[in-house]
Order: sequence, then structure tokens, then C-alpha cells
Amino acid sequence: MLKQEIEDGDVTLADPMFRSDVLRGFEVRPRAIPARWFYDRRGSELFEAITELPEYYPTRTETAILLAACPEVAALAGEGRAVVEFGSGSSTKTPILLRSVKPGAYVPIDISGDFLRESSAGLAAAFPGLPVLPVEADFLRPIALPPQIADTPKLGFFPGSTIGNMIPHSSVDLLRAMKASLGEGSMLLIGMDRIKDEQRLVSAYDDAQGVTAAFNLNLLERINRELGATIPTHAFRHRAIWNDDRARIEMHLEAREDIEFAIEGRPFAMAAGETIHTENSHKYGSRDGRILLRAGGWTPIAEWTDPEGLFAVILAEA
Ligand code: AVI
Repeated sequence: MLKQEIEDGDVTLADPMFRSDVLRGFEVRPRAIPARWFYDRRGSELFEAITELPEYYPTRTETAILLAACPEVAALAGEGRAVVEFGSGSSTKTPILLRSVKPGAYVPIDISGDFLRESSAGLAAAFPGLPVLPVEADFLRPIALPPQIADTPKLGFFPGSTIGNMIPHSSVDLLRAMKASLGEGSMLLIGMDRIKDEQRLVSAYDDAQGVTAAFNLNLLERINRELGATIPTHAFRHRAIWNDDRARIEMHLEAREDIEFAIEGRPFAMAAGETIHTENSHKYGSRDGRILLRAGGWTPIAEWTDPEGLFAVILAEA
């Protein structure tokens, strides 16, 4: 039986997908749990804190690129497109785009109804008169968009280098699904983090204040909270490593000592030094992003980067 989670006075059952991903994640070798499970309320708050860390350059760098590039995006895309954002609208980046492109509608898509309602309400208040049409869905698959925008050309928006959290095979599938959702004549504005020196990359994912460590360890706390597990979280440490062969930062949780614990009464053991792989964050060389887009069925038409070449924003057409 699933353990009941009590939060803010609400009683909710643990997500069955979370449960099966966690149990499987501890059974397989190497152990691995999908990064999407980081984002409970606490995890989302910690991620927000990460975006403000001095070491975490992607958010502020992409924001600066968008501020400079959006007037050009508007000139290339033309007015009146429906802006379709994949993932709940970020408080700072989305308004930059919406102010420039003068959209006919804004369609945020997110699997979490809570984030969707919060971001939609905020954007609707900031842009009076703009139709905001939220869609609660998993954007990894093609989505039926609201009928009100059936005849409106679309501009997809996928900032943050979130694509980097997918392995290449899945990221190509995602780009194809986006093209199927947005339709012919659509455009896509996407952020991709660049390959850079290893020390800079590693410190962005292993910051001095330990916020990223807390974000990673919160996954274990979430498993304890929601699945009634007995994982001794203090017996784990956060690891961020650059995997050069695969061009990605990997996050792992490493057991500091031999441990035994239970998840829903099922016994598990880990020896000191064994790890759980919790996230991949792929980085792209100067041409890689455009190759990836072409593999996913998109034709890149413009690309912007910051003076240091840390991050890129690419505009592509279907
Ligand atoms: C959401 N995603 C793009 C972040 C990244 O940089 O891969 C998640 C993250 N993980 C640790 N720090 C940030």
C-alpha cells in the first residue's frame, strides 16, 4: 500500500510513476532515478535558488541574451503568433519574449497543474488583453493545442537548456514531438548551454553554498516523505562530474558508508562509494545545437550567444 503524504493539510497519494521509477532505480545497475522527480515543492524552491547562485551562469546569461535578441526574434517571427511555452513559464524570461513579439495568445504547457495555474495567473495579470490558454499535458508527446489558436502561426519557446536534461535520443524525439504539436509554419526559440571549461561547469553544479547538494539530496528526502522510506540521507553526499565522452554534467548521490534501508518495507543496501545517478545536463559545442535541431526536424535560422560564448539561444523554423 502507498504511504499517504500529508502536506499543507492535504492528504495526497504518492504518484505511482514516482514509486515505480524509484523502486526500479534502486534495483537496476548502475542505480538511476529520472531527474524529473527533483521537482516537488521543496525541489522547485531549491531550483529557483540555484538560478540565483553566483556559480550558476545559465539563467542570468540566457536572460541577457534574450533581452538583446528578442527584438530580432520579433522581426523574424512577425507579430501575432501564439507563443507556446514548453514547461511552466519562468517569471523573468517569458515576459521578455512576450513584450517583444506581441503575441496573439500565450499557451503555457506543463504537466503540473499547480505551476501552470501560478504562472498563467501571473502572466495574465502582467499582460492584460493577452489570451492565456494553459494546457496541462506532458509535452514529451505531441499535444492537441487549444482550438482558439488552430489558425494562428505558433512560436514555441523552450528556454533554460532543459533539453540538456535528456539523452540525445530523447531530445530528438522531443524536438519532433514539438514540431508535431506546433505544426507546419511554426518556429521554435530554444536555449542550449554550451561546452566550456570543466571547472566552470562543475562549480555551476556543485556550488560553494551547497544549494545544488541540497537540491540533489532532497530527492532522497522526498522518497522518505512520500514512500515511507528509511533512507539515511546524512549518509549520502552530492557529486557533480563532467563526463567528457558524453558532453554532460552528471549528478550522483554517493553513499559515504555501508547502509541498509527500506522503501515500502522492501530492503535495500548500498556499499560505501556506490552511487545513484540522478541527473544528466548535456552541453553543446558551437555547432551541436544546430545539428540537434536538424535531427529533430527543425531548420535553424538565427543564433545568439553572450560575449563569452557560455550559452546559446537558437531560432528555428519547422
Ligand atoms: C532544469 N535544468 C536545465 C537544470 C540544469 O542546469 O540542468 C537543472 C539543474 N540541476 C542542477 N542544477 C540545475
